[in-house]
Amino acid sequence: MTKAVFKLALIANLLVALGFGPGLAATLDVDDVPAPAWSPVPFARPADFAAYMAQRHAWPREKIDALLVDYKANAQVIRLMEPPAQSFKRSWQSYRKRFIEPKRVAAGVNFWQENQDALDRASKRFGVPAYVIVGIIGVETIYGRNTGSFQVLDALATLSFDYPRRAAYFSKELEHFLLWTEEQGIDPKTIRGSFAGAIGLPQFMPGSIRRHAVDFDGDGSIDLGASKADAIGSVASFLKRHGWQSQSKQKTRVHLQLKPQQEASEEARKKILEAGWQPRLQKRDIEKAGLGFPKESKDRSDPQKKEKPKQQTREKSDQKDAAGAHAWAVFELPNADAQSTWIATDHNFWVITRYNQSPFYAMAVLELGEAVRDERRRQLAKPSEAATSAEVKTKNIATKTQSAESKAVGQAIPKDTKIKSADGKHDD
Ligand SMILES: [Ca+2]
Repeated sequence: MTKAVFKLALIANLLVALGFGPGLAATLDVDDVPAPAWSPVPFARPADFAAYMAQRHAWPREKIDALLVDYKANAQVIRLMEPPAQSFKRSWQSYRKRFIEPKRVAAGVNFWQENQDALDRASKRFGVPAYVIVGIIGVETIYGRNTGSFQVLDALATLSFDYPRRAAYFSKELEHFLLWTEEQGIDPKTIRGSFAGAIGLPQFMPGSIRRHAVDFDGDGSIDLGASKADAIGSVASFLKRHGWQSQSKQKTRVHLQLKPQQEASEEARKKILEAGWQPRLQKRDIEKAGLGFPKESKDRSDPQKKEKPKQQTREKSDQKDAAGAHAWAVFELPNADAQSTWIATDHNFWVITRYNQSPFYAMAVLELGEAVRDERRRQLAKPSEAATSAEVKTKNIATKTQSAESKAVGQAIPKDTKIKSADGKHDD
């Protein structure tokens, strides 16, 4: 990273930290389950929360007391919530390598194969492409292999009563969690999830389960832990409810070329980053800031090209014609000491960041989903070779998953877990 760019990154990070930059959580909530009329958060003690549940939801005191009588802050949960050390240098390339790797891609191909019907139905009903759904579930839990082993009640109680920085958010999630388990007739103590209380294959927070999850296999209940169809439908439902545009012809993201000869553009790039995560910028303004768009014919990330070869010419010209009309957001993705990756993104990219407020996350979702889609196509094109390759990969996964699972607690989980209303801490 050049000195100038590094400075820019610092400024951008500072703005985010101060709440002025992208990712301002308050503007983002799509909350159609009414918030409590009064909510004296954060709650100092479990007893205050019990009083609140009694008043707000007419929960008998003894019911909540019985759930929280043994409550003790879980130190591991608090430790995992802490931000990385100051010296930690974020790197998109390192982050990417964790998610776009052969084992996860092979698991994604199998998942797609086994759940093709649900993926097709979800794409049709909600307008969200299958590869995006596959990307999210793969990044979240490696298709259900790593859904978290923390007791959700314990994790949410700890973050409500003993983690003041996020207590307001997590006590609402604790409330949602208890209401949801009651609605479903589930014993709250039996539910396991991430250290932040995220549940199931898609790692939904309890509030998101109540707002956005769907019964997609038609068995009458929503089970994000056991039903892959419910997980698939719920991810698509979440994205649709946050404004996914199925008709968009704009690319979800394109890589930009930083033109180093245009040092005078530094101020312009700073302004561009300050424009935020929602697409508001015109191509010409981005180019004026020394950031070049790829030539259409050389762009590797165009999903339409391989998908619909017959429409290629028409869509290509549509994109070219519309390039000036489309609005973009721009992100600088740091690569530790190496040069940053610059991308321009569309509305649907922003929608993915509603799932987890991190451009790194949204990029990993897209790139994993695309890698799975392309690998699946390759295998379908060469069935005999694919069968052999799939057998070998499945065998490898089976062996390695066991050892991975034994190490999973407190190690793999935190990296894969997101919080729907993160305040920037999870932006890596
Ligand atoms: Ca179901």
